[in-house]
Amino acid sequence: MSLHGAYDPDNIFAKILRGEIPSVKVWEDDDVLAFMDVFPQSEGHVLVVSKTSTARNLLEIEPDALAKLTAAVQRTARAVEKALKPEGLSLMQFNGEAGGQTVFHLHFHIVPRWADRAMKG
Ligand code: DGP
Repeated sequence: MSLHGAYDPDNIFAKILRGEIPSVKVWEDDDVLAFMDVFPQSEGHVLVVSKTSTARNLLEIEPDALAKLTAAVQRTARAVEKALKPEGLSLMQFNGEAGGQTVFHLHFHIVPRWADRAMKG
């Protein structure tokens, strides 16, 4: 599958945004939604998505929507740090099937890390 193509309105995150499947929300405003990853790589693994953009990946999103999304990533990372006191935070963002992406609605992963806990990913 290429980095270019049509957005699938029935991808899992689109369904979460429409409220068709449940999610554990940690932040929401008009532009973004942050919610818990259902297959967490550590305690507190959060995903952040744009509500207004249908970009499948980083290459497709408009700069204004990206600015709002990355601001939300920082805000969420700060909240995760305050709540869980991790020793580190990994940010991940995958593009295209060959790049490790499995859900084709652009998203950022925020994964809290502790030195004494094994990394799952
Ligand atoms: P990626 O490989 O970057 O496309 O990661 C997709 C992530 O989405 C993966 O960490 C698991 C998560 N995920 C898949 N299905 C669901 C779901 O139904 N709900 C939630 N909350 N997360 C999901």
